[in-house]
Amino acid sequence: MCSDERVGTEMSVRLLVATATDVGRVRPGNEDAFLVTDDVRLIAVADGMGGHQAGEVASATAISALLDCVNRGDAIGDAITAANEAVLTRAAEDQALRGMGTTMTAGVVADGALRIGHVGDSRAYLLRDGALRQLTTDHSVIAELIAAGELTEAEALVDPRRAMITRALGIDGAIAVDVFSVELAPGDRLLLCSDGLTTMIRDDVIAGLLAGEADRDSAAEALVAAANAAGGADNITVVVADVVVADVVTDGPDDGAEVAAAGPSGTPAMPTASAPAAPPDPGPDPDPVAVPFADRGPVADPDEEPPPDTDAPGTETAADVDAHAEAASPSRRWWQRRPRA
Ligand SMILES: [Mn+2]
Repeated sequence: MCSDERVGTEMSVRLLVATATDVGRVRPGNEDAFLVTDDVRLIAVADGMGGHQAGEVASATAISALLDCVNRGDAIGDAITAANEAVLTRAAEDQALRGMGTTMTAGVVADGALRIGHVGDSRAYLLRDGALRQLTTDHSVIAELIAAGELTEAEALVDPRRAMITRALGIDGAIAVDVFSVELAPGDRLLLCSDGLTTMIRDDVIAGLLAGEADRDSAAEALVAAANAAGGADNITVVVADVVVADVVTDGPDDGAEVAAAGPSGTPAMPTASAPAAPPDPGPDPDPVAVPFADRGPVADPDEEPPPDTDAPGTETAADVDAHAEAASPSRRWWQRRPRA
């Protein structure tokens, strides 16, 4: 899908990665999670949703299952499917976790390319030669309406439906995972991020910060700072990955492994990649802005078909955004996640 004139398709490349996560300025806790493995071949971002800190459990459970499955050799799409099952299973075990869900955007480096698996409205971007390209398609009501020509980008910025997503892990046993590959070239810079970044600052601002900060740690911190300066209405998580030829010596101690479930303080827990932490303990701290997802069937039986959601907006649209889907097209349910401030 990338058109340039690199010689061959198996140039050996690797990633050098910086990460940042922050609770933002409004939310009581950070429900995002991210993953960078020791060998820096797998990177991921997950944005959890659910009341009373269930979102933290959802994103951490999904990240842990993703890592286990990729480590045992599963393809990225299969690993995300297994992560979905792990979230459903965890929710079925605990009444307090019913209805939790999470996005997942993950990439595995192999044979000079990034194999991406994606569900939800977290995003992957590629900065190449100063130009930023969104690699993933949002699984959101707004994105589907824009794709169908029923809404303009300008209208979308103020549309009250912008908080609604159409796909997530933890909703249904049948999940459609977008899976595709992007060839990598030395000098490329990748960004994985949660929507707490992209709903706060525009793509041209993201591009400017990514291109303007040669140091990837500085770039990651600058992105989070910009989202907070714009309001910080949601948790913000970024993974900035520079593509280098594989025999380049690592350039510092910061390029080691990180698996983090972001905690309420915004300080990530740091278990090792080979032994990911258990999901965070849902503490007693109430979450005053949490609301139940609408139109959700019981999670205990993922095979049970809930009644059709006939009045959901966007239900007849967006066949084209499913172009990457490996599995059958998902049902067109949606739910309202926590309202944005
Ligand atoms: Mn979010």
